[in-house]
Amino acid sequence: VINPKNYDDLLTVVSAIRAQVDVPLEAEIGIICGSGLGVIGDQVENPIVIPYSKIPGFPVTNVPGHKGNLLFGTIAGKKVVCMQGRFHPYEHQMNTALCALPVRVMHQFGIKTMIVSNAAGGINKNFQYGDLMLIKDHIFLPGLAGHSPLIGLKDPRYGRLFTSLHDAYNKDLRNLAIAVANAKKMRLFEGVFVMSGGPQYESPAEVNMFKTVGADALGMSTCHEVIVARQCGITCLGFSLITNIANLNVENSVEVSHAEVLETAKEAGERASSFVCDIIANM
Ligand code: 6GU
Repeated sequence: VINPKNYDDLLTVVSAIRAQVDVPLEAEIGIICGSGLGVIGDQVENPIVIPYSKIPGFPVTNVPGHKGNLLFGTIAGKKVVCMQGRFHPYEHQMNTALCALPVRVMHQFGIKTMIVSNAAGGINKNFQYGDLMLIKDHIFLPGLAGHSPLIGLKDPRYGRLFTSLHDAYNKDLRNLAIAVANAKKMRLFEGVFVMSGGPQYESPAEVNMFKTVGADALGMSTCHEVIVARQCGITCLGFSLITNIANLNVENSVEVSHAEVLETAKEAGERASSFVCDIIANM
């Protein structure tokens, strides 16, 4: 068995992936396709597809609407590795280190930049469903409550335990994203993303709490991945695809359904994917 907090096990996982293909695998950009960006995998040229089921230590994904492959190929001439489907802590006993293991794997393949996306509920009153929010900062609720992916790492090869989250969502990449959005005349907001543990959606009182502390969008992924990426020295860019509007009013509350989230993600995901490809082309 693979222990996600054992560095030698990480190297074992990487060797097992390399052993499956006869070409050397490397990438400069890592992409994590959440529900919001599922179709970007289809934009990868000359893909080498490695199913998660063939990667030791990778858990099996069961959430409807999520695929499970690691793709190596190119987008706009740049070498990318793409996680087609991600691991949510709510599926895996809040094991955030396990869920962020693919980030360490992508780092071993050479990535310097990581693009992450997620489907999220909008809190900011300017948001409409289908909007894209550029993540400028985050609130990692499970991480604040003892579920950091960095807890208990002992091997110095991991890097700094006391990882800084200064500029976690890189300013230059955000500026590039904004410039690309402007050129495409696309709506793009910047905001603070909050990750809660899930899998239940938040109650109206909880959404109000998040609003009060400055959050603009709510999801159940991303923060643990970005923290691990920052520990690895990877520059990050993150997006939330607003798939629904979070419930703020207990007296007039609308049910959030996973089906609705998937529906919007599918519709707006095409636009989001073409946007991300343009950003990669301009990197
Ligand atoms: Cl409303 N909350 C959370 N935590 N995740 C979501 C969501 C809401 N909508 C889509 N993903």
